[in-house]
Amino acid sequence: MTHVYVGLGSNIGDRIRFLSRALGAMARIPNSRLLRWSRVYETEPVGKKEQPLFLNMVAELETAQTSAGLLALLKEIERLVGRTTSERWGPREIDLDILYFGTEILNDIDLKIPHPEVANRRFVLVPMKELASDFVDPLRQQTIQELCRVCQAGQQRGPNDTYDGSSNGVSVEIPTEVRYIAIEGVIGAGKTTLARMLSERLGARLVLERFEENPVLAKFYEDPEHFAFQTQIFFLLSRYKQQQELFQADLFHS
Ligand code: PH2
Ligand code: MG
Ligand code: MG
Repeated sequence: MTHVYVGLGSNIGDRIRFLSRALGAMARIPNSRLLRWSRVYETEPVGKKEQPLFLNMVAELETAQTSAGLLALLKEIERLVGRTTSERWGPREIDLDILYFGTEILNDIDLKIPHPEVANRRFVLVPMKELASDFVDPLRQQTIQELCRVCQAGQQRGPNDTYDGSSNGVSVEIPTEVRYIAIEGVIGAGKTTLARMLSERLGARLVLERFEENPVLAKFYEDPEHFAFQTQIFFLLSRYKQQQELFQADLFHS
């Protein structure tokens, strides 16, 4: 089995969806295992400047495929996931590049390993550093951390350099198909805290119960047994109303 790092990029359409579908497909590559993946970073286009911002990330897998075999499979995944463009350095729905294939060094016309641009691209080095900061580039004999320190090109987008699904905020780790997570639990269990952490981590929209508006809540704390039913009915109706409004505003957008 060979340890492989693959760079993912997308800058057209539903970028997060293209990344997530590509990851899902990579998890099903025969004789391979998808091990880990980095957070998603929103990055300035490098090379050809006049194109939309990219989302970039790096995935780590182990595989019994050859590098040429893996390249063919990744091309096939690009096609399946929905790549329609091919202009060099141009915008693309999904781009999957082999960055490293174990310690292999290859200089074929259609496949060069390590990826020839790795050391010049922060949008590759930064996410890769998350996964393998001590990995030694077999060509340059430097660790990812060292390459990252030296490389200034392709700066990420600002201090909060990861993507939160709506603006330029925090981080995402992509679940492959999840669109909606409901969190239930008794009062004081930590639902709100958990929901906040998940929403930050996944770049998901946070929808909290409007508990501060419940006029029966104070009474409930004084006499829970007597006011439990009214409290819950109020919550139920309030949530119904809240979700009606959200549906009008496209609840599932992110
Ligand atoms: N890919 C390119 C060219 N430029 N810029 C960013 N930020 N991210 C990319 O993935 C990227 C790029 C060609 O593959
Ligand atoms: Mg590329
Ligand atoms: Mg490519």
